Amino acid sequence: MGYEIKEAYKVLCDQLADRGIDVDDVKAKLKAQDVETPSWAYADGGTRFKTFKQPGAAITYQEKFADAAQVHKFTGICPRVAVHVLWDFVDVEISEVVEYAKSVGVGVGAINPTVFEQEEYMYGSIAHPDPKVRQKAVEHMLDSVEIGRKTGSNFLSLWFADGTNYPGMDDFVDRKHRVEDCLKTVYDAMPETMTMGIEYKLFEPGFYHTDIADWGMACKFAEKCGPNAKALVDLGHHARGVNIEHIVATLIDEGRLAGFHFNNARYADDDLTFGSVNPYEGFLIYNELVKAEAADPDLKIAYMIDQSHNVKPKIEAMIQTVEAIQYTYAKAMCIDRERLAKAQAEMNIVDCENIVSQAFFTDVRPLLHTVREEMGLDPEPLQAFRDGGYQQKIAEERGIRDSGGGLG
Ligand code: PSV
Ligand code: MN
Repeated sequence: MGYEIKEAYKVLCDQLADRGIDVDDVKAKLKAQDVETPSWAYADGGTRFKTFKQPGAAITYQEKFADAAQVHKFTGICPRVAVHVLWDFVDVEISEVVEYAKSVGVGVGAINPTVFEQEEYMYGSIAHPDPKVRQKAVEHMLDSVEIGRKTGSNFLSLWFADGTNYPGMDDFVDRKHRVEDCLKTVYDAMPETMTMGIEYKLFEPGFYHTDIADWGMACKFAEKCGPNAKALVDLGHHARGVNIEHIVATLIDEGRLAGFHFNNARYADDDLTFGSVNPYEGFLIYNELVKAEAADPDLKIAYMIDQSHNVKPKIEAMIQTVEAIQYTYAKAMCIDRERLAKAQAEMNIVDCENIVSQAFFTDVRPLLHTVREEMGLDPEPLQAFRDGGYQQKIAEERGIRDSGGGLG
């Protein structure tokens, strides 16, 4: 560690001690952080206008896992890869995927059934008026539960493109009942150790309504299934201006927060890298998480990334995101909770806000630098990845190719 960083670390430790914060506890939490990266973020992705091809972008599951393993190698906190069943498990033995993942140093994470790409799903999957189509979607989800059993993955991550495009196209309540029935069938087939994460999204591809449009609907559907069904918060799936940290706090209090799909959005479901557009939003969300963790150290929340790196180099973008998540978590742990509680009790609103923002403006980089060194990692993951030459190697070996890619 350079002299300047050592000095900065000491100054930071003093600052945190003044705020009544146990630095060792913060470091232990940062070392235990666990964030899943998605297989599809390593493949070429794009917008509805164009999918730009990048040299070295992954196509096969082997390439995706190998790329994800680089992110884990340099950050130390991304040991699993979320998979999309029809993008990653076509014509393969599940055991082979598990073995391959292990061989490169990662594991299989959340299982995402893919129920939105086939022709039959033009009018929806589990909300579709035709019982045959619903059955197809349910069977695929039941297969996904089996994949979870075989891979040892205990998170079933559900997102549906179901919705309508025009008023009168279908009946809201009939569709709601179809969704309830299908989800319950899948839930009942899950092992007790599995969590069902129900993702909501206010629009797209349905532009008039979506069947699971917001956190309240996801929560209601979850309640109808059982205790292991919960809402999954993708940061890009809200209307602009919505207070996501409030949603997070409410879901935690209700015992219904399954986890996150981290990304950042400015206009819609932009799938930009976390913290790039609105870092303060991420910080305020983490503030709720830090409080909830302190109240219940056994709280189980699945932290996952769901981004589409259509213009940034994919592995670099992922490392940049993971670093942003680490800094955000660390900053949220820098809030002087005692002073905040006192200011809140006194209704000293100016101080309340300042105590929170003081943490946001704290430079936690020396802390992460130290944490990484203590974990046996290079303190600068992005630079270390660049110096490793992996990107040049895959660019040369794989070149520019036609590939599937994901929605993001
Ligand atoms: C849908 O927009 C979504 O957020 C869901 O999580 C999908 O599984 C993923 O993106 C597909 O890229
Ligand atoms: Mn998502």
